[in-house]
Amino acid sequence: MRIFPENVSTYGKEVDNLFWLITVFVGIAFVSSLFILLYPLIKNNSRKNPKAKYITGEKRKHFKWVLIALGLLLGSDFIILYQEHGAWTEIEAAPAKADVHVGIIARQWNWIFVYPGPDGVLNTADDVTVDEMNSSLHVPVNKNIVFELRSQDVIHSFFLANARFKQDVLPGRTLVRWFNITKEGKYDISCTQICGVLHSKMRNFVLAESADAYKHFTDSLYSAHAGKMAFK
Ligand SMILES: [Cu+2]
Repeated sequence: MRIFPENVSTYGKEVDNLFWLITVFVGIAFVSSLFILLYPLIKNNSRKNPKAKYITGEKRKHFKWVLIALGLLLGSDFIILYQEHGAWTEIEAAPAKADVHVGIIARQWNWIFVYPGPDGVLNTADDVTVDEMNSSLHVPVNKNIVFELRSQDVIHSFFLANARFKQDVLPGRTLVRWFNITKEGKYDISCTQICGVLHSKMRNFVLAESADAYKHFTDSLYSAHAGKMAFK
């Protein structure tokens, strides 16, 4: 049984592990608080205890339970913090070796992809911009794809569920993030911040393909673009 979409990114497993860790802690807290609420209610019912007890909670034997609960809560918080620190720094920091640089720009209402052009360097004159509804961002598999996230208008959010990557895209800021997809395929990009009436139409894809197929794609994109530039 698969609960999540298939994980195809190098760091996805860490995110999934964190999800389960937090779910287990929250689950235990949920069940035990229900128990603490309901058990005394049943045990000390009015038939057994016609007169209610008045407990102020100041005595040590009562107050110690507050401290125990606090300790357990803080303890699980620190375990989560400790576990998430590694995943967080890994995903937030760009990897030492970037194989491909691309630009991803959100606008109302589409994802725009900017390829670096024949020189492989982003933000230069030969960059090629693709702004088409439902288009795919082509990337090679098993490569570090480093991307610059920008927004042209409002706050959007870039969500690539199969890579376990989600990041708000903020107007006026450029965020550098990355992923490395380990399996060929076509994966959904969705926008996860309500960004206007056609928010739900911001459906694009990441197409992870072999190095050869990727080269073929960029070659034909760049030569088509060079042709267009020459005609101008
Ligand atoms: Cu959006």
